[in-house]
Amino acid sequence: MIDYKFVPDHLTFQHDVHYRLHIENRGKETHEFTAPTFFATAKIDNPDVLNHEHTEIVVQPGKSKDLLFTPGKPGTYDLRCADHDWTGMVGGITVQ
Ligand SMILES: [Cu+2]
Repeated sequence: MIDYKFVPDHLTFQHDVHYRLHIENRGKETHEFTAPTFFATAKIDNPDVLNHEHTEIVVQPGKSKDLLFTPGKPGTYDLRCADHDWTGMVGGITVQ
């Protein structure tokens, strides 16, 4: 994540395959990896990395977090930064 984009802005995963997603914030502002429906349909091994509501992963500037997960249901899912979607900081996730 940078100010104010996801790079890449689209992620594709295979269902029932285990992944480690490494999310870095290389911007100067705090960014969120906000994808509530995606999180709800995935099996997440380290839910502590999510916020309390399980809607997003908050990453402070210069920091990174890893999500260990197995995508469940194939489909397309919304991805946005809850703070900066109004500036176009949006993307998408595809599970095949
Ligand atoms: Cu942001």
